[in-house]
Amino acid sequence: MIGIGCDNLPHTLDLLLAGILDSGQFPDRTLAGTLAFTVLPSRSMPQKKSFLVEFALILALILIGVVGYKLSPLLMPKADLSLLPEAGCDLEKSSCSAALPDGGRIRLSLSPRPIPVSAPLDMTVELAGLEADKVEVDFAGVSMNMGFNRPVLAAAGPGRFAGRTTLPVCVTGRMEWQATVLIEGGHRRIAVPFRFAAGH
Ligand SMILES: [Cu+2]
Repeated sequence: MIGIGCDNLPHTLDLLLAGILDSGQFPDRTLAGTLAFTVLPSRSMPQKKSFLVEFALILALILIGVVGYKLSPLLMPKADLSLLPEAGCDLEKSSCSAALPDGGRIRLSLSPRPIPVSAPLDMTVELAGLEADKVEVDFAGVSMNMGFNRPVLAAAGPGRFAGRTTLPVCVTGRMEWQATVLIEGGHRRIAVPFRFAAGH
């Protein structure tokens, strides 16, 4: 028998409780069953219940994984090559570029500067050493969801693509943005995530 901290219980009920606990059965609609749950919560927590909770958690994680994977091309499009822009470059002060391993270069320029919100924003992408069939810029909040904003740029001369968009105003004021230049061409997709801050 295990020790139960219920000195105030009548002796018969104490024995009944002990019997139920030792037999491992927990009839939850009887007084003794209720007491067994109340008096010894750690002992009376059935293993079956915790297993069900774990199973539900695992199922939820799988579901999140599947949904996340299905949505990922929309939220952060798949790229064959992901390049990092040059460190220390500030789009609010100048255009910024990223170098391709084979020597090509992708340059992004936003204007006017400082970068406005709730007003027209011009984007120019210049390519050197690579061909593109399609150029897009995906604007996303770094730490918050600011909605879908992925304008397609139009060809504007050799290796030059231009477009215009408007960034929404952020309720928290100045915030961090990621402008991912997406280039399709030559049977591959290249993504270059540029970061900048905008807002008041
Ligand atoms: Cu925001």
